[in-house]
Amino acid sequence: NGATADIGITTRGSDWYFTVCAIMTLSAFVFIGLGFRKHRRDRIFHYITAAVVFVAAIAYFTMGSNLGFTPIAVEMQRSDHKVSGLYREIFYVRYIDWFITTPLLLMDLLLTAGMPWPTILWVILVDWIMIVTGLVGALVQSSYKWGFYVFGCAALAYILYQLVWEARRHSIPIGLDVKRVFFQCGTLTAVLWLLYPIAWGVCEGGNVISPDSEAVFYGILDLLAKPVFGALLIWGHRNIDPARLGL
Ligand code: RET
Repeated sequence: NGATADIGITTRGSDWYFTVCAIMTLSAFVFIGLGFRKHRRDRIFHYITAAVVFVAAIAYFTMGSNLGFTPIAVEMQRSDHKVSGLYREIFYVRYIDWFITTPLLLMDLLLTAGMPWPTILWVILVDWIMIVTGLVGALVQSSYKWGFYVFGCAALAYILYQLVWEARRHSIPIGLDVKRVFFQCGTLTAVLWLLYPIAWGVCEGGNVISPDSEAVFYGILDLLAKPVFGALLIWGHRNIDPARLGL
């Protein structure tokens, strides 16, 4: 959008965002459809996971339409000199998406591990700190942005500790099937969530890669963290009675 930002997504960037939007929407209907094969009482993971991809679909619709961003002044390094007076699109709509969906993904995982509600609530509050500091950092132009980034990374480190240590150990005595699905989905999450701050560092943070590359980077991460994660989780739960998890 040349009128408001010097550096925005291209037509192909927009097509890619709409493609991801379509995959998210389709996954949502599949997850809900699979839920209908179970008793109402046993659909908690279908509902949570479908909500995640529905929200993502709307966020991707927004970005494909070239909306949900604000231009932020950036500098760019060109071989021997710095170019200033440029703007980059910062899609704040991502953070609205993450504010809703990352707690739901954590619920998927922590409920699978049978963790108690107070712990789940506490981890979600830390997750909100991570997302909000990331958003504020993305909108700040000065190098203070990296201060917010550090707070966000500390929050992520704590969340990952809860997942790979506390929750994993909690899942073991519940049963082999529970342990297995938690281990698979938890490992996928730990690896993917570590890549988000890297994407942030080269996009919103350092303006190192172009908005089109940003679309591909975050897009692939989101496809793996939402529909692929969700399919693995729902499949893993196919023979697990939620009552065993205290649900
Ligand atoms: C930010 C920047 C601040 C530091 C950290 C971040 C981590 C973000 C994560 C996002 C995960 C999003 C998911 C979306 C679903 O598709 C906010 C980028 C640590 C982990 C899983």
